[in-house]
Amino acid sequence: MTTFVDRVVLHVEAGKGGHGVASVHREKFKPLGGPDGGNGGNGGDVVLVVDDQSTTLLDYHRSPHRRAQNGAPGAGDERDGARGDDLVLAVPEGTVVTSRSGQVLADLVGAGTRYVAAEGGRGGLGNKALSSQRRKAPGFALLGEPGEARDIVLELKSLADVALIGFPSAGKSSLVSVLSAARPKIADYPFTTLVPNLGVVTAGDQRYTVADVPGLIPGASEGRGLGLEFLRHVERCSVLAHVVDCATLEPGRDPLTDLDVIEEELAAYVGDDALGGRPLAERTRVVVLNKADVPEAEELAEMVRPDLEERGYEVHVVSAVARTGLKELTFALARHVAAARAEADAEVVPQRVVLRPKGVDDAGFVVRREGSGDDEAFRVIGRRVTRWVHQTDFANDEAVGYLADRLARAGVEEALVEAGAVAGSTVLIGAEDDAVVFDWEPTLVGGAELLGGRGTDTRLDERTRRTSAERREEFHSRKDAQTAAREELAAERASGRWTDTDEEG
Ligand SMILES: Nc1nc2c(ncn2[C@@H]2O[C@H](COP(=O)(O)OP(=O)(O)OP(=O)(O)O)[C@@H](O)[C@H]2O)c(=O)[nH]1
Ligand SMILES: [Mg+2]
Repeated sequence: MTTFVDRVVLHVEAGKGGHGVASVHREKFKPLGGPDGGNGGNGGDVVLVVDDQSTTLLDYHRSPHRRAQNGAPGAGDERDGARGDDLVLAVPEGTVVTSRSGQVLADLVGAGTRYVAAEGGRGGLGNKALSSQRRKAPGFALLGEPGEARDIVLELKSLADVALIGFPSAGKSSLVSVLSAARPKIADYPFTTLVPNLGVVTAGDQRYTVADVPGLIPGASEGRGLGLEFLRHVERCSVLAHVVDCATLEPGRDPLTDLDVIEEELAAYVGDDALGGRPLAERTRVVVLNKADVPEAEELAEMVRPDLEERGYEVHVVSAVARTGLKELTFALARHVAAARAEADAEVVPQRVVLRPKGVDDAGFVVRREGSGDDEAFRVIGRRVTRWVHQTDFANDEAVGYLADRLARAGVEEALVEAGAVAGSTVLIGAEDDAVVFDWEPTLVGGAELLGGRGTDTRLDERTRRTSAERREEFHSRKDAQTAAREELAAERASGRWTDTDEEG
């Protein structure tokens, strides 16, 4: 009972993209060879795949850090780097993936179902791919992007039709062993079962699955004992069978009290809405009074039967050891399962695999003004612009210029001006933990916005005070430069000379 392995926090890291390379073609008698640097390979993804051979999350409990392979860098002579291998992690049927904040990311049902838990970084373009009419021989290449890294929570939620629930040692595993071909561990100490045992039951021409949920004790819904770990398994089961020990000699225990305790725990358990389950307390329930081979137990069972029936429960008196009452039980459960399945089919079938919600707009970005006075900064947040920054080799001026071009074309400069940034403002690109800081030097200045409306800050006034004639002149010359630059860009784009794949594609 030391380790419980059906819930584990997994740290996944996809492979880095390989760097692109800047290289110049060399050939005898051809001194002016063109750029021939190849692209870096993409990093491998970390992928979860449902494997029917896998039954527990034990492996991930033992080694919770998993990385996929990096992409290889490009090379001269137009050789692209190899793609990094994906890391494929087998998980059992019924694994639910959530973020650390509890949001359901994927509900993995059905052998072969895949979920990309971390996406590999893209390889950087080499200077061959970056060359264009205007940039005939780029002296730079793009860096590979880092792979996605994140923590995910894996939880195993059983996929049985019927859950056998009850106190420890009530005989749940014994019942699974006599109702199906499964051979779970059975013992006379509590908490023998730590992970549910699934068994397939045949009743006439109907088949369904039963699972013995680990023993419940009072307070389980608040996490007592193994608590929530148990109830989690019940979440997907449509029929709950209370297994009640009629032979226990423990003080304070009797069938009616035991049943009340378990019912309270079911009612207190808050399930995961995203799995489309109904509250546990609303599911079909039957009562199985077990150990009727013990004479006093059978007497007790017959004594409480009328009470239970009055409360509306269907009651079965059985013995897992003597194998009595089992046939009636299997057929009764089959009936309830069929009814629950028919009801579920009538409802809208919930989509099983929840796809990771994409960013609102992958290509877009927002500019946020942060702090004030000397701490004032403008933060640009967006997936695409952050990617560009990651791809930039800041030691290479040409690469930095290329980044500036891309940002300008995406409208980042205009947005900064609109947000109130001026030359020399601190601009951050990226989220808190990996932002790159710039002293902003506008290339295409939105002159009108820059010149109007400001001037409340006196320090700024000192720096930028000019006569209105000067301002007007500057405004117009900037405006002209801006228009000219825009036209040039538009012409280039129209002639298809930009080779940026993520731009137009
Ligand atoms: N006499 C009698 N003993 C039974 C019967 N069913 C189970 N037992 C005994 O009760 C004890 C507990 O049985 P298990 O099947 O392991 O009980 P469980 O509910 O799975 O218990 P946990 O896994 O600990 O929650 C074992 O010693 C069984 O042999 C029965 O019908 N009659
Ligand atoms: Mg058991």
